[in-house]
Amino acid sequence: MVRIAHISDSHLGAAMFQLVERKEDMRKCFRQAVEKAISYEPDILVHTGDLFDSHEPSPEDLQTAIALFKKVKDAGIRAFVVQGNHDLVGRRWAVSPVVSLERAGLAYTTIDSQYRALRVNVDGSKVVLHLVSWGPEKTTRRLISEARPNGDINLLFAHTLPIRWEESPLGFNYIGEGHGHNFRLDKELGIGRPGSTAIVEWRREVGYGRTRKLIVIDVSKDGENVYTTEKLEDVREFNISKIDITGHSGEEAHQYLRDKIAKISFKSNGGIAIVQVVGTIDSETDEAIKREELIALGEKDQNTLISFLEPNWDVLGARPFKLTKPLDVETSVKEYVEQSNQGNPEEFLEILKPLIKKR
Ligand SMILES: [Mn+2]
Repeated sequence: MVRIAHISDSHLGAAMFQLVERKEDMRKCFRQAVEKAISYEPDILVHTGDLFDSHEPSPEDLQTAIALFKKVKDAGIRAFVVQGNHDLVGRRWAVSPVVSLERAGLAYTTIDSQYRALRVNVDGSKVVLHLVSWGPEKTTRRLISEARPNGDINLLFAHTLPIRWEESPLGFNYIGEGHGHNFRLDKELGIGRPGSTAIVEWRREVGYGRTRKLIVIDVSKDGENVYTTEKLEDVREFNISKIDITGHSGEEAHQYLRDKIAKISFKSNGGIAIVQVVGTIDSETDEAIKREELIALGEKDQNTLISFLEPNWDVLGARPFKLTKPLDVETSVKEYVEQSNQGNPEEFLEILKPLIKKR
């Protein structure tokens, strides 16, 4: 039996809302995922790419990765890392920071090309791992279709599979991918995607059915795979809610948002509160919503790291006026004043009468 631990998309260096705290969070989440993986005592650990958020990681991020892969190695686990789109500058695989891990003797990568097949011996079984880094879709497709499952146990890991899972190549004991940040596992097909090790993009990664997990696969030469999954919680609490302010005046909308923010509660300090504000309002209401004041309120009262109001509301433009007799100045002025609520139309007409007569 060969035990494989599969994680992905750690995006070391990503800073949601440009918060330096989030960079530290990313490192903590990655450490948590690696330590969980090690606790299962796997033979092999695979990371399917976007280990770094940028091809030029900070020294802190590079050192975090090196220290953790050293820990993996010291635990007697062989590590394999595929290069994701974020790890790369163009298609220059050799200069990816991921390759530094291979240079340091800590992990196997695809080094200077998009594809590499590696053979390792585990308990007398010949295990073949096909690694496919990020690259042009067409080439990725070809590399995947050309990978030959000729070992005792055959594994395929790609940053992304540019095919429907049902159309994936046959003969592999397990196929793993990254890129998508939400967990997905099809035990029938033997294909899995752990999702990211932390929340990178809240819009796509928080909400019903969206989770991130460590996938542990026990593969035997003959017989079914046995899967164990463990949820990877972000180290920071997120609270995301939605509010519709359609039909509210400026004052009301502001108060409504104030109340909403006051009701958000966190188990611990330093949470991230996000309120998506939707609806259709007029420009006066738009001006009456003081975002900075509301955001400061969340940070003060809820001890959040950040309270963020996402302005998804639509603002109505100027309303069209209906003039029944466009060539009659008096009627038109009257209708305009009435429809734009500018006061008593008679007063306007008093001022205008001498002007109209002169013409
Ligand atoms: Mn990614």
